[in-house]
Amino acid sequence: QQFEPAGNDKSPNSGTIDILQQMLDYYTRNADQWRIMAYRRAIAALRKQKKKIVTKAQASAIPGVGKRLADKIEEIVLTNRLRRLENANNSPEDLIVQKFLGVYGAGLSRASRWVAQGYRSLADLLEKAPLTKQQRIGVERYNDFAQRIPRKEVEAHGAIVRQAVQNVDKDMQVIVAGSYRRGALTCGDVDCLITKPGSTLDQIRTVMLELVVPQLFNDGFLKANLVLSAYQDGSKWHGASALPGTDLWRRIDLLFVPDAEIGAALVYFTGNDIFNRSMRLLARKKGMCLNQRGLYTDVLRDGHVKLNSGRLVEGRDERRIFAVLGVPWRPPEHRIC
Ligand code: DCP
Ligand code: MG
Ligand code: MN
Repeated sequence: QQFEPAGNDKSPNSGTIDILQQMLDYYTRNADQWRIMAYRRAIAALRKQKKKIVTKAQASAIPGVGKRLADKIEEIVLTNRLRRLENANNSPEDLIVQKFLGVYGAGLSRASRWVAQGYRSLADLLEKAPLTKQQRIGVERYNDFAQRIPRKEVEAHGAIVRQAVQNVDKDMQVIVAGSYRRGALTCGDVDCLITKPGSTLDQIRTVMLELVVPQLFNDGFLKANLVLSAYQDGSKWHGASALPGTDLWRRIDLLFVPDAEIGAALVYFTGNDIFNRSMRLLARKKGMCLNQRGLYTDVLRDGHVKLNSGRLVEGRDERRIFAVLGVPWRPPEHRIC
């Protein structure tokens, strides 16, 4: 739902897409990664069709639509409804798991366990459940984090981070990536890449963790730290921030990127995740490996197991990563799959 529908009203398949979208929303609430992928891919493929898709044979002929989804598409067209959707939201436990999945940091196993332990509401969790500091913030700020952030406000958060960073070092750069860079009108969080020409990860991380982050806490802009260093190398800081004079907390990610990796980091953190997946798959098919640090070649694999890490071809230049992979340049707004 983070994508602006690009004129899909005119699609001859908009009725079908509408119901598939509801299924997708359901699976998104339940964090069912495989189905989320399958439905997103099918919806995108269906949107591109110029004619109404009526039978399962027509549906499965479309790249990106699997057999099971083709069956569902036919059912939707024939009956104007989907049984699976009507059965999906029934159990009260289901609904509570869905609610708990909205707690920042809680995955399916955490949310299900809370329900199994007898907790039925956010108030239950606050009063009775043993919560980590981060989980407590996730519950207390549940409604804040559930709200999409208007583009303009994402910009304002980015500008405050940029100002604080450049107060310390004028040569450091802050680039807001994620859905914002793809041009989304509203975003789920604020993704800030922080880099500097000629810099190492160590240098950036030190400036950020010792000077900028404490300063931003001091200013009252940063409110909480939610993940200390998600990556082993400590290149990532997750937390919450609020604009001056407001008490609406937003999710903010600070990503520390050495100069040599900024191109690959831009590709990765601009996404979307499906686009990333297809780029990585393409790299793999060409005997290369793409990750958030760079594009590597001469990678030896035994099945799925990488035998060596290959040789770095490009990390710094976003456009060159596309070029080496043989993919025509796609501006961020067109990286929606
Ligand atoms: N990313 C990815 N795979 C994941 C998670 C993230 O490739 N499993 C990449 C692509 C995303 C980027 O990181 O675009 C930022 O992650 P977010 O979760 O912040 O997602 P977006 O910014 O795209 O969307 P939102 O508006 O929901 O924040
Ligand atoms: Mg984001
Ligand atoms: Mn993010």
